[in-house]
Amino acid sequence: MKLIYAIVERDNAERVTDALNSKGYQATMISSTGGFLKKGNSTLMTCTEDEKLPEVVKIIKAVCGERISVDVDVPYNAMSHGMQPAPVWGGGIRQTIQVGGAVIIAVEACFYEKI
Ligand code: 2BA
Repeated sequence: MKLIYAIVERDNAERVTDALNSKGYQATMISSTGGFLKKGNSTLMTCTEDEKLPEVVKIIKAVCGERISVDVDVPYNAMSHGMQPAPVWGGGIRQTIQVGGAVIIAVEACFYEKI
């Protein structure tokens, strides 16, 4: 069994879980916050058989689409080692990052039972 975590944009969470449910997969939605942007996202959990992982990834991808580049202001330069701080007088350091799509992580589930 695989426990699949999918971190998705909050606006996509319901559509992803609907798509998973319609194909027979159960899912749990957890409200989460990205550690970098400190913005709300959703973490979906689905536990299913190993061989179903590719189909789950396909369903998530179909709903969430491609990643896109956006410019954001962050309080430090995350690209440089040692977290170079932004100037105190500024609103942060402008960086181009990739957002959208989904971040999918799968781990082995050693136990799954409904009692
Ligand atoms: P955040 O941590 O808020 O990150 C939002 C986006 O900022 C990331 O998008 C990435 O493009 C960029 N980013 C994050 N950390 C960065 C850094 N140190 N330097 C430069 N850019 C950085 P995604 O990669 O699509 O990630 C979306 C969300 O998925 C993340 O939100 C975080 O909540 C989660 N996530 C991503 N990778 C993860 C991982 N390896 N482990 C746990 N959670 C992860």
